[in-house]
Amino acid sequence: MKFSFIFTVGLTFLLSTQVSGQTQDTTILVNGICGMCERTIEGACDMDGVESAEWSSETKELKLTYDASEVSLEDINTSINEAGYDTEYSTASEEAYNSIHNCCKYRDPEVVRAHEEKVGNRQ
Ligand SMILES: [Cu+2]
Repeated sequence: MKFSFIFTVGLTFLLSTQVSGQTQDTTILVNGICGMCERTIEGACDMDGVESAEWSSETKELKLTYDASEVSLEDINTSINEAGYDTEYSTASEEAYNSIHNCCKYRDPEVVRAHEEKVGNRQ
């Protein structure tokens, strides 16, 4: 009984890795404001094993497709932090944050509000 349970779990695992390969789809939240943030965040994901990275300034969602045998989510997350952006898992160092463009200072409520007003005017 115990053996057949382990066997079934093992078989299911083998089948599922075979079907999906090592490719993972995941969404993580990354703080940011504008199109420049988008380029920096997506640029930080430009590493071996990452097949696609799409960040939305509206939802703050970063949709990732990556090959887990080549790169880990942790590596991608670290790269985003190093580029100066906070994720739902960890925050960027003060030094990295200071390196981003002034109009991208997403921790500053003044900058966020100014950007929202600019978007409002455009509509
Ligand atoms: Cu920006």
